[in-house]
Formats: sequence, structure tokens, C-alpha cells
Amino acid sequence: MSKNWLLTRRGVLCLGLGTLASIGTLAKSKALNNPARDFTVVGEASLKERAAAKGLIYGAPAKYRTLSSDAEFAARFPQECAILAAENDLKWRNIRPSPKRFNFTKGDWMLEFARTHDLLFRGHTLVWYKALPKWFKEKVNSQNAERILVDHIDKVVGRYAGQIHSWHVVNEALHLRDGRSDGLRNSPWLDVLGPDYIELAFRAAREADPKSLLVYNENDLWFDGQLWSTTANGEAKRVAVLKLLERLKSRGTPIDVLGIQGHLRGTYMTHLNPKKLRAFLADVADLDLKIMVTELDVRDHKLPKDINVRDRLVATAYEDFLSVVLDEPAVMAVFTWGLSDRDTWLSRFSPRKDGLAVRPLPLDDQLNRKLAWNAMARAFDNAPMR
Ligand code: 9MR
Repeated sequence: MSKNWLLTRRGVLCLGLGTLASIGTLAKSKALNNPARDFTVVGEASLKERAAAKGLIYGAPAKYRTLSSDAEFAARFPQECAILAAENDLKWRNIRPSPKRFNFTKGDWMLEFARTHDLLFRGHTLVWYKALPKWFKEKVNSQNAERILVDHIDKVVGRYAGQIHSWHVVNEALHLRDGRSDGLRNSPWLDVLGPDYIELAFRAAREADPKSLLVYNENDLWFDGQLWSTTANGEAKRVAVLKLLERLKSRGTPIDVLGIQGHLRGTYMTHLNPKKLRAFLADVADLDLKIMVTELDVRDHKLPKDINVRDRLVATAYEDFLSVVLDEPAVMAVFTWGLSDRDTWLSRFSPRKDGLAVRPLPLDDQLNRKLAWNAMARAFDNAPMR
């Protein structure tokens, strides 16, 4: 079979029928694996410097656990990143041990780390259907939910007011497979508050900190078609997000930014549709919103074993995606979801069947730059100036 089989009529037919998921992953990888592709980078400047040269911000989240115990990682982080996000330490489950108690120890430590190392700080996340404390189900009901949510936002956002660059206010509120006409997810928040919980959260956040940028953060916006059984069709999801954003804006909701997560899949990059993605980003910008890539990484658990081939495919995904997205002037920041393969959610969530370590991030587990780093550096270098 020709290496370029995806370009043959049979390949196009296969794509059209949406059967990619069942076709051998190696064949798909070959379709994008171009051993001659040039990932050369000029100079030694860091990702944060290259991003800043174009008016962009680059950063990543980290965990208190890692930053406070891994001195090598903690020293490396500020060399590449201009902004630190709290990966888990500001989630409900971690700061609300009981309805009456807040525990800010780790959040405070993270902010202090950011300050000490001259990093901006990003809060994640105020309203999510996951990472809720065990007591949530038992104690929160439609009578008290508004008070509890507003109080939470007031205390958490208020505590860091004036010191935080941006907050993920609402995370992943859409889930088309739940079958609602507005596309909203059947989340615990929707159950107790109805669809207006989104607006409520943004208003409370603005009230508690008039300065930080308020972000709506959503997944599965980068591809076309349906990739696997639990995802929505990418186009339908983009339409639903636009509708939600239009509704929020028309009601004067204080929202500043759409966060597109960007958890890419190395085996599905043929589903990146630059034209449609560009059009979507332009539509978002027309709503007078900024855009951030909030959780970029490339899942490699089904890519070939060979590290050179794998790294090349991961790098290809990074550069192909970023070169489209960074063309949109409304895009102001890029976060990878982690900095080094040493600490990535994917090693637990999407491990490889062959037992090899996953390699989804710009730095390897020794904190050295990989081809994915080159791909990002190139994308920043080639991005238009903001
Ligand atoms: O990377 C995070 C992982 O360490 C946590 O166990 C998990 C549950 O809290 O959340 C992961 O981050 C998620 C983020 O908060 C929201 N978007 C999807 C991310 C990956 O699951």
C-alpha cells in the first residue's frame, strides 16, 4: 500500500465514511509521518521569550506536589514559562474539605511560587462537573446552590483578587451527547441551578475580582467529524459553543476569553480542518472575545513505539495545530497541559499498552527539549505579531 494512501480515492472514501477509528493506527501515522519535515529552530531562546516576541504568553499548569518536591523541575519551569496555572490545587475537591471550610494552603503556595519567579498566575477552575468534593451531592440542592456557588467564588476569587491573570470560571459545560437542545451537559451544577449557572458564575467572578480575565474553557473544538464514541462531532460542538457565547454576550455576561483546550490526538490529526478552525476562531473574535489555547498536549499512546517516529508525529501535531490557531490575532496565550513528560496526566489516563512512557509534552522526562518543543518554538517564531 502506498505511504500516501490517505490521498487515494479509497482513502478519501474511508474518511468520508468516518471509519478512521477502526483503521490501523500505523497506517494513519504514516500518512502524517514525513521524515523529511524540517523542525529546525533558530537560536536558543525559550518558549516564553519566543511567544513574548509576538505579544503572546506561553505557560503551563503544575501541581503543588511536583513543584514543591522536585527542585530540578521547579527551577526549569520559569525558564520556559511566563505563566503558571494551578493544575489541581484550586479545584473544589482540593480546597473545600467541608461545606464550611476552605483550605488555601497549596493555592497560596502556588501563587507565592509564581510571584517569586516572576510568573503570572492562572486559576483553574471555579465550576466543573468533575473534581467536586464528596459532600457536594449530599449537601448541595436547588435551595442552597446559588448561595454556595456565589460564596465559593467570592471567597476563592476574592482571596487572590488583583494577583491573578485569569480564571477558568466555567469548564466543559457542553456535552452534546446528553441530548439537550442547548447542548449543555447534564452536570451537577445544571441539576441544581439550571442553565443560568454559567452566567451566575461569571457575574460572581467579576464582582470578586474586576481585574482578572474571565475564561470559558471547552474541549473537543479542534477536529472535524466524530473521533470516538464519547466525543461530539467537532463541527456541532463549535456551533454549540458559539451559540452559548452569543447568548452570554447578548445578556451582558462578563466573559473575556474562550479557552480552547487542545488535547490533540496523534492518531487523529487528519481530522484537523484548518479552514473550519480558522473560521470558528474568527467568529469567536467577532464576539469581541479573546482566545487562549488552554490545555495543549498530544496523546501518543497509540502512535508507533519508535521514539523518533513518535516524537516526529507529536511535533507535527503541535506545529500543524498552532500554525492555524496563531494566525488568529485574537489568540493571546498558549498553555501546554504540563511542561515535561515527567509529570503528565496522560501517563495515568492514557498509558501505552507496550508499557513505554508517554511523550506528549514539549520537554522530555529529563527536562530536555524535544521535537515538540521545536515545533512550538517554530509556531511562535512564525506567528504574526499581536
Ligand atoms: O491534569 C489533571 C489531572 O491531574 C486530574 O487528576 C484531573 C481531575 O481533576 O484533571 C486533569 O486536568 C483536566 C482539567 O482540569 C480540565 N480539562 C481536562 C484535564 C485533563 O483531564
